[in-house]
Amino acid sequence: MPANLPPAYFEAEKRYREAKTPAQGIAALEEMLAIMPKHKGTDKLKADLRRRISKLKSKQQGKKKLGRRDSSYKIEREGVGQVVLIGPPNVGKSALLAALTNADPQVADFPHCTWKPTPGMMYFENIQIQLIDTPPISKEYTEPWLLDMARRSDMILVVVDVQTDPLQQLEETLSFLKEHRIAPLKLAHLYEGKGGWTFLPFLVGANKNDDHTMEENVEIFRSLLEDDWPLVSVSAKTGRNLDALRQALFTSLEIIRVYTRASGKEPDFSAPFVLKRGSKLEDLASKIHKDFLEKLKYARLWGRHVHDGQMVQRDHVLQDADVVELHL
Ligand SMILES: Nc1nc2c(ncn2[C@@H]2O[C@H](COP(=O)(O)OP(=O)(O)OP(=O)(O)O)[C@@H](O)[C@H]2O)c(=O)[nH]1
Ligand SMILES: [Mg+2]
Repeated sequence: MPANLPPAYFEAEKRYREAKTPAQGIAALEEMLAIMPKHKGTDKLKADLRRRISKLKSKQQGKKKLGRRDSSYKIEREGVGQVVLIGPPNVGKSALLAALTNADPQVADFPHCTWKPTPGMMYFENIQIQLIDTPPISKEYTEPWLLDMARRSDMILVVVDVQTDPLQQLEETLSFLKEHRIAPLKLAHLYEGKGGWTFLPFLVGANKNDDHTMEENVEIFRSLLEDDWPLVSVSAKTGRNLDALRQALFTSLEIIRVYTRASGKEPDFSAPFVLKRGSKLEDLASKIHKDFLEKLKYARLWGRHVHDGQMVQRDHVLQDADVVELHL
């Protein structure tokens, strides 16, 4: 072993030894290869690293060919919506999950740290939204179950790093998802007539926007975006704009909260009924009880658009924060 290897090499080597998946092993070996001084004395060592990388890669390929799907990673839904965090290595997906929820995933300064999904619950006012941290996607390797998990979810939070070419990271992530027939809901019209696609709301979380010195990066990123992406720039480290991200996640999920009250009583604001945006009074009724749908005559409503307990009919479209008194 040449004596002039820097400490970072040994740190990467330790990660290689402790790697739990081929992807982690490959990432660590590639780091070792990059750190290695480039002179003749290291040729044998470099060749050895390359050999180990290709061995691990063929192991991955073999796994892919079998087409095995690890269904043990199905995560039970909790809360009013399920959001999957997706993005390249090291952008801070796990750090964001830790900052937004009660979960405690491993955060590390090397790529391919996460290798299994971790759920966490995020409070937003009086509801909870489930976030799932996932392993990174990369050209080298992406866990096959990750795509199924994304398809089953309610929306995708694409996480990128504003400090390291966020545009490229976003484009790579989007094209990767597109290769697997997952596309943003707002672009669904472009795919009309094509079966087998999953369309979901996408939100872009530009992380590592630690302080105002990063704003310029964010503005450049925003100006380079071709489509009008919903984008929130945050910092998992300093907590910057995390409230805006919570709000944006709620908005992107396209849900509304409605409260019911009994005649003459205050509604219980801690227990909303959660419905899809665009839902009607009759949708609320059937959610409460199947008999209600049939028996519903009208309702009185207190809200932003309709006030003072005005009477509304079954086909009235409800809004977030409406208070409804059903009359059967
Ligand atoms: N400056 C700064 N660093 C951050 C922020 N969020 C995460 N990091 C750092 O970025 C590195 C990667 O963070 P992780 O949360 O492990 O990233 P990840 O996207 O989960 O990485 P993988 O699991 O490998 O895909 C760690 O060193 C974090 O401390 C942030 O908002 N600002
Ligand atoms: Mg991670």
